[in-house]
Amino acid sequence: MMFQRDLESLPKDELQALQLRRLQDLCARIYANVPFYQRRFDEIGITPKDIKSLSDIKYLPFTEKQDLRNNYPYGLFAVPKENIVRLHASSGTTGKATVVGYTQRDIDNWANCMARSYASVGLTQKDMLHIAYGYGLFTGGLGAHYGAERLGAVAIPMSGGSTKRQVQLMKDFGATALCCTPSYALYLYEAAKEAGINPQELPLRIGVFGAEPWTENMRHDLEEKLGIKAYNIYGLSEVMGPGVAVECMEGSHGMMHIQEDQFYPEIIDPITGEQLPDGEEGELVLTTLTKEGIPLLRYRTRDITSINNVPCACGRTFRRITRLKGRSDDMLIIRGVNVYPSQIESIIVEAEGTAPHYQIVLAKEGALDTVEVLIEVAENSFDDTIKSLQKREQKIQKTIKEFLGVTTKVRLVEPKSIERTEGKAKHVIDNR
Ligand code: DLL
Repeated sequence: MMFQRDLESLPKDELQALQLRRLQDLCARIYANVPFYQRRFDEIGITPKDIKSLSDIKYLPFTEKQDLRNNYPYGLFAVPKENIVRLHASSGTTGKATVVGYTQRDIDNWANCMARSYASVGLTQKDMLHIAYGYGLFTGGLGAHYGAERLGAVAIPMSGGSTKRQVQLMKDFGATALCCTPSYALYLYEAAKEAGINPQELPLRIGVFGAEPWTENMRHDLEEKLGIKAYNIYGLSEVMGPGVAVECMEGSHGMMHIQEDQFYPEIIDPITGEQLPDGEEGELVLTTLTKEGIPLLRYRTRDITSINNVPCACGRTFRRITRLKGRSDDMLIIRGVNVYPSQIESIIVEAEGTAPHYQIVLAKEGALDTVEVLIEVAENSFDDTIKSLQKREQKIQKTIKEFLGVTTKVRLVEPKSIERTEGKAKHVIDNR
């Protein structure tokens, strides 16, 4: 089912014509209303009128997170404040938060993108969505919420926290879908088991998980434990929030259709900034084609993926991005080898007798980087002898070395000893 079939299945030439019109309009708007962009255009000697085709976008300047910070809080807004109806902000683990503002039309478009996302994974107005993304400045909760209402489904605004109560209400209310981070879904599963509730016996049938990188193995694990189909959803607050891209029911391996009528995607080489062709892996760059509050031109997401342009059996003509490995700034360089935490996760989730809770601890011994991988033992295999635990540690160590080329020290730790999170999991602790 498509929520906005006319748009979601636009023939390619019509889609491109729409994108070009919107790109030209965007450039005219930001040139006229955002001094930051006017300066950028002037510096490179381009005016909005010079944009004659979509491929001209490669001549336009990028926007980076730092630009939002430098213009904190409202410097990049393109409309007067009286036209803004909502603010959100990203938490900003490093440096200042970034603030984004929405006009009523932006909120409307966002609700549509989220409603499309739900329809894309098979949800309808008959569904009840237990929304456990955080409500607040984080875009997850309210984004998921407005989309559910737009679809005509029931939104249950749980937000994060009170995990025990959440499972009870999930059961009492009969939620059919769960929206939260994949790591929180795992936590909810544990809490349910502790409360004597078997998640597989609940009416829950679909999970809409995102906001952090997760793997195919984690998907299988969650599907099995919760008795659901688990789908991947992507988004970022700077560009909108959740619903920028989402899987469909035909899809495989976490590939997600980008809402291309709203966001123009490019993949670039993160070092040179050159555009890369579809199929090649690089950094995702997004241009907001319709956004009014804080429109962004060629926003560098730092997320690493590739664009797949193979037509999809679901009928959507929007291209897909492949499952995100992580952010370029999350990439660990361990003794010269590049590794993403999600690659380590993939191996951990496959390993026998472990729970998918882990932490990667980096330290320095002299000039050398050391990596310790802490992994929880599954409850049912905690009684094993020390010897057998050591054997399993070595086995995982060997697999990591074999597949990723890095030497690690794997340590199996007690069940529940790694901290649980309600939002995005913190998998890496860098003490270097
Ligand atoms: O995480 C928006 C969101 C909420 C998306 C709920 C999906 C569901 P931010 O807090 O601004 O916004 O963080 C955005 O999270 O640049 C990615 O690095 C990461 N991310 C989001 N979704 C995925 C995903 C929200 N499905 C940043 N897979 C992005 C991998 C993801 N990483």
